[in-house]
Amino acid sequence: MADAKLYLRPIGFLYGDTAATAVAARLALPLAGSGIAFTAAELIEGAPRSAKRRLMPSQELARSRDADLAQLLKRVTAPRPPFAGLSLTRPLIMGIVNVTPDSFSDGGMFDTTEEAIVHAAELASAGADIVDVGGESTRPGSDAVEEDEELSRVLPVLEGLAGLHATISIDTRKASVARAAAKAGAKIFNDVSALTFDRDSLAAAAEAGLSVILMHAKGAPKTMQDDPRYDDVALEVFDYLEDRIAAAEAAGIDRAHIAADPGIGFGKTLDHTLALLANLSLLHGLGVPLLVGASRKRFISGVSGGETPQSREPGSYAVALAAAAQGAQILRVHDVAGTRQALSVWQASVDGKGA
Ligand code: 9MG
Repeated sequence: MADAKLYLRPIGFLYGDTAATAVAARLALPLAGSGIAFTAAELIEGAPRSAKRRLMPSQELARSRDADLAQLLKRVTAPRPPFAGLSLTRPLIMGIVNVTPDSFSDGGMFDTTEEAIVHAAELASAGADIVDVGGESTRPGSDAVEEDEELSRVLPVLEGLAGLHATISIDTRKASVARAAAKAGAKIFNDVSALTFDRDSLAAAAEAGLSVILMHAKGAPKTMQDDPRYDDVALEVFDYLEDRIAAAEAAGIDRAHIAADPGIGFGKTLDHTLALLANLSLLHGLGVPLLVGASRKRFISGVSGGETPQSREPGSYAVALAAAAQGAQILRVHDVAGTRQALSVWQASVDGKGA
C-alpha cells in the first residue's frame, strides 16, 4: 500500500447477539467497544481533494499485512476506557443546562441560578449521565461573553450541584472558567474551540485532571455560518480532530481523558452536516469516544420543517438514534427523558430483547 494517508469508514452494522456471534465467527469486527459490529468498511487513501475509495469486507481488512491499516483498524475496533469515570459500553446522555439569556433553543428559560440547578437535577433524574453547564452561548451569530460575567453565571450553579447524581461538565472556551469549575466539582471540560480559544486551556485541563471534549468548529460563533467551505468535510474534520488530540496529548492530557466531536452546526451548511452524520463512523479511527450534539439544531428544520428549536424534538431523537447506530458514545441533548426512551426502544428493537 502506498504512503498516502489512510481513513477507514466502517459500514454494514450488526447489533446485539448477531453482532457478538458474527465477531466470534470472524465475519465482522467490533466497533470501538460499543457492542456494534461492522461487516465491511470503506478504505479511503490520500488527501481530501484526491482521495481514492474502495470497499473491503471486514475479513479482508483483518487479514491485511499493511502496518498503517492494522494500526488504524486497532483504533477503530478497540474498546474505549471509561470517560470521566463513565463506562462507554452503551451510549451516554449528556443533558444541556444553558445559564445564558440568549441561548438558541431555550434562551432565557434557565438563566437564573435556582432555575438552572432545578433543571440540572431534573435532567439527572430523567437519566442524564452527564450535565453540561454553560454560561456563554455559542449559537451562530452570538457575541463572546466576558470572563467575569461567565463565571458569575456558572459558578453558583456548579456549587448548587454538589452531590448531583450525574457527572458535571463545564461548557466553556476559557481556561479560568474551566479551572474554577474543576474546583467546584466539574470533571469534564467541553470546549467548542477544541482548547484553541484560550492559550492556557491545554495546561488548565492537564493540571486540573479534567477530561476534555474537543469539538471541531470552522470559524468563531459570530461568523461561522457565513459561507463555510470544505473539499471533503468528513476527512477535514477528521484531520482537525486528529491534530487537536495530538496537541492535547503533547500537553499532558491522557488519551483516556479525550473525546472528539464533529461539531454539528459549527461552520457547516446543511449539506456538510448531513455528510458528516452519514460518515460519522469514520471518526472512530481517531481512537477516542465520539460525542454528537445535534439536539434542536437548525439543520433539522432544513431537512423537514420544525421552524422553532422547541419543535425539533422528533428530529433530535432521530439524529441521536442515527448517531448511536454508528457507535457514537455520548449524545448531547435537551430532552433527556425522551432521548433515553428513544434509545432504549431502539436498542431493544435491534437486539430483539429488553435490557
Ligand atoms: C456547547 N455546545 C453546543 N453545541 C455543541 C456540540 O454540538 N458539541 C459540544 N461538545 N458542545 C456543544
